[in-house]
Amino acid sequence: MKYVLATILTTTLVQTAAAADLQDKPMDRMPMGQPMPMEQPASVAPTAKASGTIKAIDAGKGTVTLAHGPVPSLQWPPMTMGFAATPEQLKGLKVGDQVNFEFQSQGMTARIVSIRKAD
Ligand SMILES: [Cu+2]
Repeated sequence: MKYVLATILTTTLVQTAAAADLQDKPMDRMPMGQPMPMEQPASVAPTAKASGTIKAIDAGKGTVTLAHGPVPSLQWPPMTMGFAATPEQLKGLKVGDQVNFEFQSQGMTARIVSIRKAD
């Protein structure tokens, strides 16, 4: 009789442990078929807006150097840096112009999406 009780007790303990295990597991699992909330395709660079002053233009290299203000969306402080730009985007712009611009930043490369003189 003692043996049977021990077996029942052991079985109950194992079942309780298994039930507890099942209850815990769903919390750890990622939902199936749902993308992670923070995930972004690596090929899509975020577009950010900023304003600044043109410090240099190199149409041959396709760059414009801008002293820009802070870019909160990228957590960038104000700085002077070069941006890739097309000749069309640089047309009509000169050193000293105040500009508003949009750009894409991917790693160390920042590329002008649009740029125009500030009003
Ligand atoms: Cu910068």
